[in-house]
Amino acid sequence: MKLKNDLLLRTAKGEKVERPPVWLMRQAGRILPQYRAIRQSLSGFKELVQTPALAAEVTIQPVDELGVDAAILFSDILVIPESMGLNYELIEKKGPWFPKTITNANEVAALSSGAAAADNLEYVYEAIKICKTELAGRVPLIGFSGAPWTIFCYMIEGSGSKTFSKAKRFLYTQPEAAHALLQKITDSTIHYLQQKVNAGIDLVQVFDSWAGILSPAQYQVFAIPYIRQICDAIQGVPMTVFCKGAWFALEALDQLDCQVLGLDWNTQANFAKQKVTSNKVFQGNADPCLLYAPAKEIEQTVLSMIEDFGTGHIVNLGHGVYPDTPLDNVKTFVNTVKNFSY
Ligand code: 1CP
Repeated sequence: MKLKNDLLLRTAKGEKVERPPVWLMRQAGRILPQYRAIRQSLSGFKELVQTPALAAEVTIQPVDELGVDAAILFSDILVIPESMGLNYELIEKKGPWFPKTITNANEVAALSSGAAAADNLEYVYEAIKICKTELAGRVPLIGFSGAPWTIFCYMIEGSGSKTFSKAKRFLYTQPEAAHALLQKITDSTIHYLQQKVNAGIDLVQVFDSWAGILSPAQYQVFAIPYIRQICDAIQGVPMTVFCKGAWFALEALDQLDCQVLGLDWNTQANFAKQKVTSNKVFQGNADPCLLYAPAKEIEQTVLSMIEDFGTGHIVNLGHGVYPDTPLDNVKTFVNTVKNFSY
């Protein structure tokens, strides 16, 4: 079906556009009362993720309520470890938790991977098909995965962490097993994203949320080569690579076969433009806490961000929107962009 609003795709492809597109990471979630109502009626987060009709409903909520230029499929990066054999739970108010984690090479060898893993995620592909039907071409649908390093972090650590020191210890003490695990995650992710593309997503975003905890040298060894494999394998839709905290790797990211680079709020537009010399588009990068500020300040900051980046820019935050963000402020953010023209 032809898209009525294809601003995001035209921008990602480097075409000239009338204004930058706008959407927010984590727009489908607790900022919306509609989401909280559905979530309350269920046994938990996983039921929502694994029930395609409900996942589709909460995916579309921010399009209706906020008027953003894209929908992002409601799901989680942790479905990949689960498809490989490590189940996750979501503990209320605490976050993800894995009862079983990876500690050695034998456990890595026992994991499923590739098509065998990706085939376990039929509920995701089904949710995409429902979203595409229900969106009826209103806006593009973004599909996503975690980057191999970020997925590795959860499979070793078993939960979120400030330091991910268990995951980093594994790199130093068992580098061969680390590479074997990163390769299995990569193979699974490639099959998964390919199936998402086949199901109808219009753009892929890869989240390397914990990029910034690796040293630049480690990032070259344990992260970039695996992201590169994903970029090379996924064809047919534009791709965004968002490596949070990886300002030090921008030159390497510039070499990837992707169209868009996501930036967090610690990276200045001018700095990124100096490091990235190919014709990549930037996505980002307002501080999520800006959305606690008065409306005037939100408007001014958004407009100066648009000016700093110039054309070839997708407006977003520099990381996910926080659940306690006032909805009116999110709307001010979105509307400031929609009322702008280059
Ligand atoms: O019901 C709830 O509110 C539970 C919170 C929640 C939500 C709303 C989790 C658990 N996941 C999600 C949805 C989700 N996760 C989306 C939805 C689509 C959208 O953006 O609107 C996306 C893209 C993700 C991706 C994700 N999950 C990432 C990468 C992006 C990022 O924020 O860095 C990561 C790191 C996760 C792991 C995860 N899942 C859930 C939480 C609370 C976390 C983070 C835990 C941690 O801090 O380590």
